[in-house]
Amino acid sequence: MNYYKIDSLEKYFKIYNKSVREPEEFWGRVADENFIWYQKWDKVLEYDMINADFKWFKNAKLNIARNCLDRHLNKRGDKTAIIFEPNNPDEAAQHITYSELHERVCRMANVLKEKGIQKGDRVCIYLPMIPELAVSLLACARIGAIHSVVFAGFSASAVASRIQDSECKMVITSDGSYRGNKAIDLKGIVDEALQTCPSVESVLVVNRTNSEVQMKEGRDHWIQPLLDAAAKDNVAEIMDAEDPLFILYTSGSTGKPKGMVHTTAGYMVYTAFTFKNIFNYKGDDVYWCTADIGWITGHSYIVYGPLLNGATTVIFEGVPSYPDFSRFWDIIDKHKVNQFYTAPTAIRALAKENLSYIEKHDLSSIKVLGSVGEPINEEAWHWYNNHVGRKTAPITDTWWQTETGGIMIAPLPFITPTKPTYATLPLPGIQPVLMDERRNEIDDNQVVGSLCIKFPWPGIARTIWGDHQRYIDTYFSAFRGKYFTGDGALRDEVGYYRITGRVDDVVIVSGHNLGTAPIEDAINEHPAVAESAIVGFPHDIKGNALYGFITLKERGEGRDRDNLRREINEHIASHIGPIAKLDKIQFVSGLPKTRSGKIMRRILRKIAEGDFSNFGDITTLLNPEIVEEIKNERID
Ligand code: 6R9
Repeated sequence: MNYYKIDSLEKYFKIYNKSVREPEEFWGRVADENFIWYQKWDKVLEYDMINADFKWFKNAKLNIARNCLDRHLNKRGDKTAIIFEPNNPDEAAQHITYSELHERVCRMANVLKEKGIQKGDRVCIYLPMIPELAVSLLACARIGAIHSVVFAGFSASAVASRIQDSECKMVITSDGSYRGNKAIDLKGIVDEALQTCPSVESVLVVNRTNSEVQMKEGRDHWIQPLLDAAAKDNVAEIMDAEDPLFILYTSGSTGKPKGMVHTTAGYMVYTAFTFKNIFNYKGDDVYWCTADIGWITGHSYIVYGPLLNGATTVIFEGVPSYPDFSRFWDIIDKHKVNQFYTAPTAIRALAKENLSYIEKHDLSSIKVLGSVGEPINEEAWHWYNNHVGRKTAPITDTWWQTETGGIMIAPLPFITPTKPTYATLPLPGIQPVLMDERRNEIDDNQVVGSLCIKFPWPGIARTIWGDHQRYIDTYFSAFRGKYFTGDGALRDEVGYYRITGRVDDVVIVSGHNLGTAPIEDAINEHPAVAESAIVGFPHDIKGNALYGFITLKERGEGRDRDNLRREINEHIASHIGPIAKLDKIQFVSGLPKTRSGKIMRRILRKIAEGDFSNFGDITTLLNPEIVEEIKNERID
């Protein structure tokens, strides 16, 4: 049996059972048959779930960039690896073949080496969504340097703290970046950050916007002349299975970001396997994930997963609203995209707009749709299904995290019957469990519990950079011997999982546990509502009460606010129960969001409580200006 490709529900169950009964045999076979190794492993897995110690494919030797590129040259050298779609639709798209990408990565690898970067050194990459971003990741991987990509929308102080934490020796950036009708001065941000980063010895600068920048003598170099002068061949470094591949920072519940460390072999095997099965990629399909490579979704499912499978992956520099709200649909039509992977926040934003944006484009190339980043509410799911998938393309709602490296729970298109708002079944090798408040495993279905994973999988992060104790404390201490995800989930009668939201978003009102996500779902079904965020605030009698921040669709704008408040509460009462009614409803023009589209409930909670001190660092928000507006119009 071929373990790499699941092609029926029956085979899914067979493989899943095998992966649980004999995980080493299962992952060993997947790794053996689908990658190139300098040397195979002595043992597939060694682990300790108490001290959070994981070794996958022990002592194996490999290079992941070689698996992404060199391996395909004979069979697919002329196939397009990357389609680059620039911010400005009038600028021509670029098609980069596997051979060309290989050459560009080799040249870049040689430049990094020439600038003194060695195996194990950390390189900070702060670039817009241009081909050089993917090339930089792969060049680091090729020479064994550890990449630390920082999303190119983060402020100088956020960049500085990340560079300091992992003591990066180099920064790769560009003069500027384009996003919609804005141009951003990336190099200036780097210059400011580097005032407090003594570890950085050199800065390589891509020319993207032709803007004037300061180049610091001896430290800063334009990259193109160096690439032109570099040799076009490079012998990939021999890496150990457990050598770190990258660090990626994720926000924690406290201020200091956590540098999640992923290693080489396990991450490679897991992202390749999940990409293959979740997106049903075939032949010359064109695959597009709209995430930024600055997030884990971009690492795993724009760069590594697709390239490991020899796929064509789209890199889009711009935003969905530029030049207008038809941009996504225009790109799908233009490049005949077959698999489209985006986030609920984008779906909701586009669903707010007139249908004519979508209707003037031919989306018939779409075969599979994906969703990631937060629970997809019922209304958004149906809109995506009806208007983008034309009721024929299955939606795969993929639940996972920066820490998990790859997708953990998701329906396999054309195989797993979908159910709106359910991420459905675990991937092979993933053993989810639900835990109750007494920290016991819940056997029943139809109950909400804390979602844990009770056995290691190859893509699991190995540590937090420089702070293994924090890794243990955050993920392996709440439920001893298990990985705690921080999410709550419901399991239905057939074993499907529905992620109900962060467990820390539960509010206890008059002794009732209320998840904020289902209340938001109910509110979002109201025809006048675009988006909502619910938080708890202290209440004399109920302990906590609910405060709703709500944005309206255009048709809701002119409505009487008190009538709307009444209707929304009636809607909640009939969908969830009167207990979930909101005490306060504030209509706002936008919700504070992280750059990856997650609502920052932490800030809303503070505003609801009337505590305006210490919002933490809001410069990393997508829309920091909204905080002031919400504060000023707070309902007392
Ligand atoms: C990949 C990514 C992880 C958190 C995760 C959960 C939420 C992601 C989801 C989802 C419901 C989905 N999340 N996908 N919730 N359904 N399909 O987003 O990683 O940025 O680390 O966020 O996002 O709460 O715990 P990351």
